[in-house]
Amino acid sequence: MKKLSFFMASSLLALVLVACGGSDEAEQNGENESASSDGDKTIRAGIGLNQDHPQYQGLLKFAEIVEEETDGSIQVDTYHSGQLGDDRSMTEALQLGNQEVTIPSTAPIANFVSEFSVFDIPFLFPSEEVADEVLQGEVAQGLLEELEEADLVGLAYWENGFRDLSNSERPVETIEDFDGLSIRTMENDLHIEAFQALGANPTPMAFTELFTALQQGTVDGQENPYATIYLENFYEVQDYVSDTHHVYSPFVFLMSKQFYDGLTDEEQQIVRNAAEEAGEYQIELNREANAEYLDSLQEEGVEFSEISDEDRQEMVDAVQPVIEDFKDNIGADVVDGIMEAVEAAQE
Ligand code: KDG
Repeated sequence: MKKLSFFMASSLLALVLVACGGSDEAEQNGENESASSDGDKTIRAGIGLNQDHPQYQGLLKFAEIVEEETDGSIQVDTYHSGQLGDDRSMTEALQLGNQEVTIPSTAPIANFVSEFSVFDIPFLFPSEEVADEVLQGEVAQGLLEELEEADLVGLAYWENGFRDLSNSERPVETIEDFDGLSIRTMENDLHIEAFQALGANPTPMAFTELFTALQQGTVDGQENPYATIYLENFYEVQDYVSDTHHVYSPFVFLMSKQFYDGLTDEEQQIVRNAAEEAGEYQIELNREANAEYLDSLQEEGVEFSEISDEDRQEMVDAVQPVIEDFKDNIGADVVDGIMEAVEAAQE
């Protein structure tokens, strides 16, 4: 009951924040909506990660570019740490026109456009370089266009990064070590079935609830890039980390289609260019962070386990049936197209 009351309270707070424009700054300027009487517009941009994460630094860069390029006629109010809600509720707010921008991982987006689950195929991308090339390619860019069917505009791919397992129970070095571990996953059916195939007990959960669940022992572990594990202080409640690198997560810079369609052609080009330029900046910061923070996690006492190629291959083999199960749900043309792009990027 306590969790439900916490959840209801946080949802109510989020609704109040959005309804009242959220920030003191918005209240001072009377900007409680996305458009003010003098034609100026406000973008309410919310993410789930905290102010230290490269995702928020990228969002600040987006705000800086847009406000400069529009001479302030479009203002960007930024919110981090789930202040406006979780990925699902913020994406729904974009569809309803109650918020203008959010930047979730592709996994929760699959609940709105199922083709995005293609990026949750375990061990799909062998490297960041291959991911970069595939995400700029025809199939991935075409998926961004699919978002318009869901009243969303996908302006650019940003980077969450390679996801790695952390837990509070034991070192995980082989597929047998997953047995019985209660692992929080993103709210995405492919992720859930993949961790079942590895022998774990998956629990789908919004990111905003994750730290408390780890702290209370509701789940034993979770999986996210090192930068998230460190910057969200998960090392305070997790003792082990493994370089499973089981999924490469893109972020998608989402804008409300209602808001985007209300922009002039010039404004649309400005926000598109800003999302792309800020994305390049965010990806650079993100890679530096993910390279740096594994050491930081070990300095905080987290025990690191390296997965051997042989053990990783066992994990790859174990999840193949799941990929086949989801191929039709995602769309065989999308799966085949992305896999061909991955092959081509390695030639
Ligand atoms: O701001 C994005 C986060 O809310 C979320 O997408 C991060 O990868 C994530 C997770 O595990 O939920």
